[in-house]
Amino acid sequence: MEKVQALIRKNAVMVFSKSYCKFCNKVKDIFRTEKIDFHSIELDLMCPEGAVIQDALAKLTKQTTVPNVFLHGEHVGGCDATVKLFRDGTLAERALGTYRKRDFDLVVIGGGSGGLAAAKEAASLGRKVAVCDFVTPSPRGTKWGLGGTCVNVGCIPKKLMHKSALLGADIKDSNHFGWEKVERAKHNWEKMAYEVKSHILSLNFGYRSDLMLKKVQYYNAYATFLDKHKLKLVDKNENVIEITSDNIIVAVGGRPNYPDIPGAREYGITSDDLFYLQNCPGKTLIVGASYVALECAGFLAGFGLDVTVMVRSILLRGFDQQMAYMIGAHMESHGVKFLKNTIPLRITEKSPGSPGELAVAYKMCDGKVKEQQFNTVMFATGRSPCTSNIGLEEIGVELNKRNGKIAVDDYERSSVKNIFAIGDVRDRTPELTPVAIQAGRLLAKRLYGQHDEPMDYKMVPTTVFTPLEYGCVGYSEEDLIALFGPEDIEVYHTHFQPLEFTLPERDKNKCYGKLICLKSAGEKVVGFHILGPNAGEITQGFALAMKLNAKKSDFDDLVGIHPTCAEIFTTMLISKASGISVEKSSC
Ligand code: FAD
Ligand code: NA7
Repeated sequence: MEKVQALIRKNAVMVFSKSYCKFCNKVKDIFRTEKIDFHSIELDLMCPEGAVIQDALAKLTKQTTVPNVFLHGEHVGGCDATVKLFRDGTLAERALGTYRKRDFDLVVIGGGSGGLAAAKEAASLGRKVAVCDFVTPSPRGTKWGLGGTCVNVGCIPKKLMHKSALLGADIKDSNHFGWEKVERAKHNWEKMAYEVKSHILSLNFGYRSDLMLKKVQYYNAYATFLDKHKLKLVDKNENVIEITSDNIIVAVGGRPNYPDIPGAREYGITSDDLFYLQNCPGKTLIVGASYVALECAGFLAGFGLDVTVMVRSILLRGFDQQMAYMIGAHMESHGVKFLKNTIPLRITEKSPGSPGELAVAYKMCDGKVKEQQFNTVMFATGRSPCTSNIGLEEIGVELNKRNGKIAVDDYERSSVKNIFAIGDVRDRTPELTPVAIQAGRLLAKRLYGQHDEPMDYKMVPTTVFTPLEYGCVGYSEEDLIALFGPEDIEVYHTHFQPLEFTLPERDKNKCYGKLICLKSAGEKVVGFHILGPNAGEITQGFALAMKLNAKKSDFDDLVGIHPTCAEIFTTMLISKASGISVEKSSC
């Protein structure tokens, strides 16, 4: 007993071990990778003294097994207990004897999709957790409640407005299904905006009560780093407090960019404002051609508004370009105007109002400058992460200089060990709500639960909610050709007309699906693309098949559900290479 006590006293990190024990080796490996000096003795190699030492340890700690770990004289426990300290980031400090109890085990900055998921998961694993969330009003003064981008100014209002536009199209079609007097139907922006806002408010309330229920401390305050464990929180009344935490997750998302042209901030709006406009935006110009731009253009046109999209280069950069072209062509055929290869130069106010009159000067690719009048100008010109003024670089957190996002390893850990990043601020991450949620949950489980695996960012399905929805998983055709060469790629494809489009004779040869297969991998399906109604619902299911490495033959073996759009993927026989037309001439 005396020898045991002397060893514990003399060595800051003392491991009683057995040479053949894999748990002992795991613990010693952790100390080595963390560059923590430790002293260990192998009880099995100390015959007969080892057994006596183990008895003494059992008396001292009530633990009969090895490894038996002590840090600065304090008994930690075995492998699981040591791994727990390693995971939650306090092992090194405890080994050095510098650990002091902090206010929280975990503080999450950002109460959006990722932040809330991580906070709730960590709290359910028994940890003391806080969330700080603060919405800086848009230049127009729009602000909103807890829940982040998705709930307040992203997926939720966007999908509800998309649905509102789809209903308009259905109302027009309904005459062909026997409904009468439908031509009298008229869209009321104010009513829709009120309903959408009310729903969002109920979600904000739900998030707040959920945090209370899960005993997560909520600070409605803006957080900045004072050091790697300490944050300054400032609320809307400028009250300041400081809190400390062992670990900190940065999940602050991003905000829309404005182009650097006169009048942009004074007179323009972004998606942050669009969903909260109390009056119909009227004749609208949308600058930008990625999915936020096209989705908003789609639903505004669906309400019968005069909509123009100003495209600097291509539609939907990063998405399959054949599909992007088809989306544009469909929108154009439904009245959306496109100003291609054009950039805005300045916005001036012609007359104030809600909406007022704005003049937009723009430059076309031939260098000609023109001017047009609009009631509303909306910028969908990308988003920037909210990482620039919260003290990250000052405490050593590395950012990707090109985009301002936080550089992390596969386990979401930044260059500062106790600081993590998830969601839209994490570099090399699809900017999608379910991605942020999954990453947040898994990170909390890795820190405080029994989970070891990193988040899998591959084969993430997504949908662009344009009037004809576009769903995809995996690679675009051009990316695959660039990666594997055209000879290794087989593309199966078809146009289709949903049954519900036949009576109104709508959109023949506008819906389309394709499967892109890798020949050298037995026609494994590596790209799935669909343009048609409910593409999101269809894509979600097939994404599972793709994740499980489905081959074209598996799609062929699958029995379809008739009559649906999804069934086309079970009977897709024509390859692009064959050159056979896939246009439908009859139903
Ligand atoms: P966010 O949800 O942005 O949350 C970050 C929170 O942190 C915000 O509340 C912010 O105010 C707060 N914050 C920032 N800085 C601080 C600070 N210093 N202190 C305290 N709080 C701070 N994704 C989909 O999956 N499907 C869709 O259909 C879809 N549609 C979209 C439509 C639009 C118009 C937009 C803009 C986005 C859309 N997205 C969609 C993307 C999705 O909304 C985001 O990927 C997701 O919300 C990111 O979550 P997050 O947790 O990273 O950050
Ligand atoms: P994206 O996907 O970054 O696309 C930005 C679009 O805006 C793209 O079409 C750009 O054209 C265009 N753009 C950017 N700057 C300008 C200027 N100055 N003038 C004209 N056009 C410009 O942004 P989104 O807003 O659609 O979406 C961002 C994220 O939010 C997205 O990932 C979702 O998760 C939610 P380019 O192709 O560069 O020529």
